[in-house]
Amino acid sequence: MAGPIHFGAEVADARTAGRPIVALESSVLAQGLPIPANREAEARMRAAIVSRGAVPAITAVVRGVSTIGLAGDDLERFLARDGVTKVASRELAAAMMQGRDGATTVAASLTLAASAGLEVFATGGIGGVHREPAYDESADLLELATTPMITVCAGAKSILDLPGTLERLDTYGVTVVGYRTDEFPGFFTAHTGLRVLQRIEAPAEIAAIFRASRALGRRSAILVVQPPPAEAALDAEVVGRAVAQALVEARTVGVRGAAVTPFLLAAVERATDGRSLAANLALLEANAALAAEIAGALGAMR
Ligand code: PSU
Ligand code: MN
Repeated sequence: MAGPIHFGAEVADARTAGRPIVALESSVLAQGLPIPANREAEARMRAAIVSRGAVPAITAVVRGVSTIGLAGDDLERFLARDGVTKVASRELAAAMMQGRDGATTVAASLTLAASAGLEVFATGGIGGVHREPAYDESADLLELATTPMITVCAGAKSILDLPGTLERLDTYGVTVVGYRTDEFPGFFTAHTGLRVLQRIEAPAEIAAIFRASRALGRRSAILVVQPPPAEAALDAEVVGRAVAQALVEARTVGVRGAAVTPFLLAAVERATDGRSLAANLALLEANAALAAEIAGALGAMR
């Protein structure tokens, strides 16, 4: 182990060989998705990345060790959600000190991946500005503002205040580009009516934007958004109703803090009879695939 980060064997080999690597979060596996869909998500993301010549690198805190390349028995514990807590960037150091199993959010995953020099990360949807209370803003936003990483997602989760989230990304100087879309997608839905500044058609263009941003010394992320695959995307009206119902449930239960996002995702799944889950899996796979292509394009530029 060199430094505070442990690399899984596959990731260590990829680093030595200079192969493209795609970082992935673990909170979506241990908190965001139910069992057994979380296993399917991991397998589909992995296959999408490997089939494009890149190597997946799930970030996590494993029994107190910051890890890039969660695998084997450790991964099994996370998929079983066995004593695994949700860890955002602020909790990384404490989770290490306490020897905990911590599933890293987008924010914490960006921190770990960047400290190991990785440049491409894929997730489902980023956290953002919540609708209520509006002062509940995901640490993902600030971390995107300060971490030089190409981050591929399907926008921000439909449960959030999407215009507010997009405005905050603007304030923070995060470059948001639409991959083959003019719109900021709504995670389960392709259309939100919110426009992105820049539409991009090819992975190599994204790699070039990242290099240009880095050449300027900028440390903010390039947020690449693509809509969920058409066959899995949900109707905006259906999602709108489901989210409204989920918010009522959240208010009734009085859920707060880090529990809010997993709670709302589960409530939307119930309200859509599981169709949001199918959309979630499909978009995770598609985002992993695009991230692998971008990682390959970055490698080809070197
Ligand atoms: N998107 C999903 N499922 C998830 C998450 C996002 O489809 O589980 C997780 C990510 O790890 C993200 C986190 O970083 O939720 C945001 O949580 P919070 O709102 O507490 O910052
Ligand atoms: Mn929050």
